[in-house]
Amino acid sequence: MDLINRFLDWFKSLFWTQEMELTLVGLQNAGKTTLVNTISYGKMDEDTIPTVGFNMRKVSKGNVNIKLWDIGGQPKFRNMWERYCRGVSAIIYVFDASDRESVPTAQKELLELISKPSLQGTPLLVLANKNDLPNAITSQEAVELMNLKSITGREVSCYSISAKNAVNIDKTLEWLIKYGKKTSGGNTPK
Ligand SMILES: Nc1nc2c(ncn2[C@@H]2O[C@H](COP(=O)(O)OP(=O)(O)OP(=O)(O)O)[C@@H](O)[C@H]2O)c(=O)[nH]1
Ligand SMILES: [Mg+2]
Repeated sequence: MDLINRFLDWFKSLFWTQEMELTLVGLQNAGKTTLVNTISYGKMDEDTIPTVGFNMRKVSKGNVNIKLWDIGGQPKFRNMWERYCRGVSAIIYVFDASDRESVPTAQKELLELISKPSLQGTPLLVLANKNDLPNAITSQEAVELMNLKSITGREVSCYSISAKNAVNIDKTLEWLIKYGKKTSGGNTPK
């Protein structure tokens, strides 16, 4: 009986396992690496250091295997963003919602990235991070300030999160699993 159940579980897993490949981009200090840590381990106070180049992390959430590409946000790494976003299930664009001065640059870099023909149609999730800090930009404000209504031809959403305090991470993962389904990537060479 046990063997039959185990066989059934294995059989089910063949159909239910979803492979997802996601890329996190955004300016330096936005909180991308912190978000990757929170998605992987839940809330924890782990200090991050600025990402040099990129990091790759694999995590499993239920029946979803996720490959996360975490790219450095400093100006010298931004020309790598497009390459790492090609063929992924969804692009996660993180910005520091508490740093209003950096928003115009964040907006410019986002629009430049998604205007690339190779990234046409790829679902985009914009995350207004650090909502635990005072005066942080709300998701409604972010839609205006990041000019998200001008983005067409793809699924776009914006959530207000705190990567540090693990706020709205469930919502973020639900969105990614829903819209990152039609994966065209998988084994796209980077
Ligand atoms: N208050 C607060 N601080 C955060 C949050 N997320 C990240 N931070 C802090 O912001 C700083 C930068 O975080 P990182 O995750 O390293 O930022 P990054 O986007 O990976 O930066 P690069 O790798 O340089 O592109 C760290 O000091 C984090 O602790 C948050 O939700 N709230
Ligand atoms: Mg980083």
